[in-house]
Amino acid sequence: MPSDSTRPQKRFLQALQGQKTDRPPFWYMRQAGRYLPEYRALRAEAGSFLSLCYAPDFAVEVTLQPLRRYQMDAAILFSDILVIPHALGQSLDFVQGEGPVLEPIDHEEKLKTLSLEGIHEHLNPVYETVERLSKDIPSTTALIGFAGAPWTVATYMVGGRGSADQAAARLWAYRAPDSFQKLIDLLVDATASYLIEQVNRGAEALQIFDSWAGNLPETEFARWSIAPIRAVVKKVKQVYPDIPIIGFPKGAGENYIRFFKETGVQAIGLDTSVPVEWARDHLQKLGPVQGNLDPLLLVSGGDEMLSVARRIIETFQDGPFIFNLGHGIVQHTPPEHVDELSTFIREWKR
Ligand code: 1CP
Repeated sequence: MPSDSTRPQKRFLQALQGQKTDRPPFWYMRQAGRYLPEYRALRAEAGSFLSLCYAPDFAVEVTLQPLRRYQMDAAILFSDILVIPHALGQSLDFVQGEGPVLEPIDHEEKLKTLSLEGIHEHLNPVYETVERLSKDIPSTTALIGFAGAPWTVATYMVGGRGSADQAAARLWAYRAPDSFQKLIDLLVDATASYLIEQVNRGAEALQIFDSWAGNLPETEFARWSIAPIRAVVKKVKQVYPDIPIIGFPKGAGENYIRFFKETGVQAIGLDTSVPVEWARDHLQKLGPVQGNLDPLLLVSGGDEMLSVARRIIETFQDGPFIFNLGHGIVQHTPPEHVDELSTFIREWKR
């Protein structure tokens, strides 16, 4: 570990500490993935998405691919939020053209099939990937570990697949909140110990994805999004008080304010729908913000993409800010557009 004076400055970590930076640090959600031909080649070689996630040689390489092209300020571990249910004992498959498919855990009785016991053994390849990345990434690039929020992971566990309204989990939570709470509590424990182990192995910041927070009404938002994330953050901070954690409660609207104040996260990821001036006035005064270019502007590209990016940067430039998209890169994104946007940000002068 180099001493403080020789340790390279990482813009991404400076912004997370609340500092203004010479230009905004940037990375993109889903920066590794199917829009890159070199990803598709490795995915074909590995045979399946899960074998990419569980093979450190592949997972390290896939994480590094976008950095070579675009020199982002942060690398995000290549894995998926659904390795947690898998590690707890639930069956999981990624079906081509369909997304994740799990054997649904849809009532209390089935909770007995899940266990915390073997999770670290199951997740060891992911930890090895983190450890190798922490040595292999460029010295100015930060390494982000991540997990899904308990609520979002639960929506897949209960529904057995992705859905637009997460009805299965919401109905269980309404009909039998005490038993649904047991599933959430299990996920809090698993998620916290998973994130702690990622930091043990070299992750320098963490992001918690609550991608389906936006379908929860106010009271349920407090109980199923805020409270479990607060519990995860507290457990992680008991071991690593200084590790920066970014919360991403996609679709939370005005609930973003409560979420930021009550979960204990250092920084907040903005989805595409959050108005930037509102976020500057209500969220950036609470801490660093990250976001929020529409991923579809990265598909359409050109002047419109750059002018919206400029407006986002100018709005947030007087406070701590990390440039990102408002959600993940989509599959049919032209890599040249990612190049153009990344060059634009790297050359930004305040
Ligand atoms: O076919 C393929 O190659 C798989 C496509 C793919 C990829 C590249 C999936 C399946 N997951 C991932 C990687 C992934 N997932 C990362 C890696 C790092 C990076 O960003 O570069 C991360 C952080 C995730 C997180 C994730 N997985 C989320 C939260 C963020 C979000 O997008 O909202 C969610 C909801 C998932 C579930 C998931 N995994 C994969 C799919 C197709 C889905 C979504 C299914 C649905 O729409 O409900």
